[in-house]
Amino acid sequence: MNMLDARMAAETSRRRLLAAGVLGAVGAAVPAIAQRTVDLHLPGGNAERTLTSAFPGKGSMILQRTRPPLLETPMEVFDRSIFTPNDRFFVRWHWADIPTAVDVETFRLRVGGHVTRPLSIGLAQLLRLPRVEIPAVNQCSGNSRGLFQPRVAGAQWGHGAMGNAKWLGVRLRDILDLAGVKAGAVQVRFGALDRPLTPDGPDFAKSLDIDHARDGEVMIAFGMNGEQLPMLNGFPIRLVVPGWYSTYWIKALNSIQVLPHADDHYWMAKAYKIPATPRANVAPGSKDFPTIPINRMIPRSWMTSLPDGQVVAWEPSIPVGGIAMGGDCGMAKVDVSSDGGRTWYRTALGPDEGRYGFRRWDGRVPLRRGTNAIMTRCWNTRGVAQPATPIWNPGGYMRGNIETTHVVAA
Ligand SMILES: Nc1nc2c(c(=O)[nH]1)N[C@H]1C(S)=C(S)[C@@H](COP(=O)(O)O)O[C@H]1N2
Ligand SMILES: [Mo]
Repeated sequence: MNMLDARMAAETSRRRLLAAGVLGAVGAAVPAIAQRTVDLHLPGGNAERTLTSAFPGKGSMILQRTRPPLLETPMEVFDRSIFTPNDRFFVRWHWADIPTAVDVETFRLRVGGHVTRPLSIGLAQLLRLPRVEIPAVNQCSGNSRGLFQPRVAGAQWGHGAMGNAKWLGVRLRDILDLAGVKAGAVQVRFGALDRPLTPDGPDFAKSLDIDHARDGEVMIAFGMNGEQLPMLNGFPIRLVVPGWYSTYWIKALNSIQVLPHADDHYWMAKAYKIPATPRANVAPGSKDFPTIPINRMIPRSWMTSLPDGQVVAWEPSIPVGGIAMGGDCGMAKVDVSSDGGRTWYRTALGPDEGRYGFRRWDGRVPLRRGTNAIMTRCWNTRGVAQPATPIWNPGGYMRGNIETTHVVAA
């Protein structure tokens, strides 16, 4: 029994106790013991948010919504490490009826549908299977949606609906092989413990193509940065889909259904669809255009060493640093500019801790008196670069353009 197993067993009772805390905070809908506020600098205004530490297992988080909880990670957290601590990792649920306690003795993951041997797997059995660990960024499809112009409906996230963790678990392929996928399988559907509040609300579930599900990278994780998953991030197990947006990373996973046809449920057929256009871009206000399910992530980079609007004492040049991600592959290079993109400087990349994770970058830029528009742009290992111009689509998905941070030298 390794440390994680021991802790998982030992913390069962603690888990049940924590449940009361979750209910108290989430159920009562009055958690935010307001401490401080943060300005997300959203162009559409109404950008002030409360910081809250009232959610179980979570430190100071930006409160986007209470019930169900939508908690955003403050940018300075990303400056400290390329791995996002579990207690600062963002939280997003669709339905308010979220699991608040899980009995690790009786919990079962059911595998069925188009298979030869339907399974009911307990956690002890899961923990005995061969393990893999993959560092990977979990990023909401709508991360940075609050920066869309014109504004679109949905959570007005800043850049903090993302996080990078070392995910420990078992390969989905191994589980599917245990169940014996029958010929003619098309997709695999993943369901969870959370439930709609209204009887006609569509239960949250997502599907992956069978070849993707069996690629050996998609995994069922029970470990996150060397600990068990926080309740709000999907305890006891969640799907991890490296390189793909986190809508597919089903939390509190308890059902795997192999389908002999494409999933036509609401969350695949209607929601999380992007325009089938280059960069998922359409003219603002567009409605009728062909769509496809959102899928792979794209390269992104941010300066994290100074917050937007920071006033600093003038010097000829300043050090700047931040994080970048390749999206569905590794990170190749990051450039930084302090004159709004006229002059670019190459940065030094930190250690490569896995191609699906964040990569640290550090550089130095000249500083002018007054406002400096500091920009970062990156290229992934496929040669895809961040473009200068923002996209628009009605879902507010897949932002990936060059971001600007203003620093005022006085
Ligand atoms: N069971 C379940 N899993 C889910 C969701 C959900 O509502 N229910 N939301 C998805 C979406 S859209 C996002 S952005 C991520 C958020 O993961 P996190 O809360 O661990 O950061 O969970 C995904 N998995
Ligand atoms: Mo999301």
